Amino acid sequence: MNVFYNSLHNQHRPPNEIFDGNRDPHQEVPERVDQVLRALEGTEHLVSDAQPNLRERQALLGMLGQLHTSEYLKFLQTTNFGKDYVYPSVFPYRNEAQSSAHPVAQRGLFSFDTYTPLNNTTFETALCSAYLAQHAAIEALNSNEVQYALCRPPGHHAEPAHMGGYCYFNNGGVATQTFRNANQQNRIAILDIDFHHGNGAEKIFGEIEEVLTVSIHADPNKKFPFFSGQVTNAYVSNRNFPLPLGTTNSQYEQTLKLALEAIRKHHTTHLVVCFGADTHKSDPIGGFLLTTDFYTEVARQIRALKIPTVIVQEGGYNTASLGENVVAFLTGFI
Ligand code: Q9C
Ligand code: ZN
Repeated sequence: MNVFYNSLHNQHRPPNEIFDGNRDPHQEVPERVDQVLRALEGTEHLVSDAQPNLRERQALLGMLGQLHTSEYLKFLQTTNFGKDYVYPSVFPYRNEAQSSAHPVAQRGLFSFDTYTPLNNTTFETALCSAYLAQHAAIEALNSNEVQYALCRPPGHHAEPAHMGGYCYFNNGGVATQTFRNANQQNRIAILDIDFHHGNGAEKIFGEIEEVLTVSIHADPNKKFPFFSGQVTNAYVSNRNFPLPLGTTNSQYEQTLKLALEAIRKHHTTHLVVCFGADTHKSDPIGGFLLTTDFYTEVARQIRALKIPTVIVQEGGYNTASLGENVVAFLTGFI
């Protein structure tokens, strides 16, 4: 399988996330990608460092404009955040229409948490991460073979006008939009199997019939992002499958079957899998009990759909097991 990564990812290294008043070490570290690359070394997968050329960069910026608001993109692209990471600390209340140009206000306006800081490398590294998803989708269209975008920073929490959950641009959305733009008849499903709810794609595509967003994730009463991911919501083209903490392989598999059934019923022609290994039993911020071998089985069941597929890397924070978990997952596709 083709694996696309970007060597610039390691410029993105926020030292901390602010949680409950504490300055905790940031979980989304460069070592994550390094460990995946190392684990891939012993495999047949074809790893390449994919950088956008000028034309591709322009195309990508245009596509991000289809997923995110121009205000949000302009904020990320043109603000001078400086070398040290800055954090949002005050969020809109009562009335977003009465805004302020003050940097402190702007940070809060475009964020929904204090886990997702900004500095002068953020725009570029997030852009390069999104490029991997676009490139992988183009390869999938050309070859009809499954492709893997080793994205970092991740993307599935990023909403049209908000960063959050370590995410800035919605990478899975970029892959989806690439499939859509290739042919208006394409019917896409996004299957989000990160531990956390895929709020970004739900918000971006929830009203678009031909794009089905499906997410299997931890009960939002107990886990981030809290304010979305319930079974019942107002979206027309969306299925949410919240699961309790302590979910095992066999419990997860039952839900996966329902999710795949929904994807079949949608008459899906193209699939985007947002894969997070934070469902693993060893994950420091997760809470499911999935095992490494089980990821191969999950992948096999997804592959049985037999449709062109892009895998986009999301979470997974145990750096010691992330590499083998990714390799186990990719193994199920070949
Ligand atoms: N101190 C992704 O998996 N929660 N984002 C932090 C722990 C935020 C996860 C609380 C989790 C964000 C892409
Ligand atoms: Zn996650």
